[in-house]
Amino acid sequence: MSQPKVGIIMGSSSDLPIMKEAALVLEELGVPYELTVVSAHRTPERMVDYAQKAASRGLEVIVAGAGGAAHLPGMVASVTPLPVVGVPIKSSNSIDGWDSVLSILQMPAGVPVATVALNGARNAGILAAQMVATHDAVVMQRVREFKERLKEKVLDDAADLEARGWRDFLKGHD
Ligand code: RP5
Repeated sequence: MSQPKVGIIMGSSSDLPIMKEAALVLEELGVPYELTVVSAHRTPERMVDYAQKAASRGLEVIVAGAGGAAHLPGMVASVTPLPVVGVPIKSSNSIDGWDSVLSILQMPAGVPVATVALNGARNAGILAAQMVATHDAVVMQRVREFKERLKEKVLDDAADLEARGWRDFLKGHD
């Protein structure tokens, strides 16, 4: 296994069904990652230790997900010089998800967290890969191909929809 470039962390193992999407897309793009649970509230010392050592261990980006009073991404960002991508999660202790979004989004000046949509772990993984790609030509090429596939899917769908009409098209996609 090669040196992880992206650290995926989450406040609880209950976040894994969402956060695994970041891991899956990093695998798709061939970016090595590590994944673990680091809780801001239940294991604060572990969180500080992880954030303090992340850069010297060779990580280049941290993807941090948390729900409810989601302090993990912001607190990690306060300790590490690495870019942090935050994933707000609608979890068992969320009111409606806005609590997680705003906890991660509304950071004070000087301590940014690149916040993706609620439960947007896949986009967080893509964004992390794009950061790695800025100095890794192989990953950059994979990101280009990934975006090309997105484009092709839309064009194929459009051609299919126009050819078959929307009722027939829906039958094939139910
Ligand atoms: C947050 O509390 C975690 O990130 C999780 O989203 C939420 C609930 O945690 P559990 O009670 O399921 O462990 O800190």
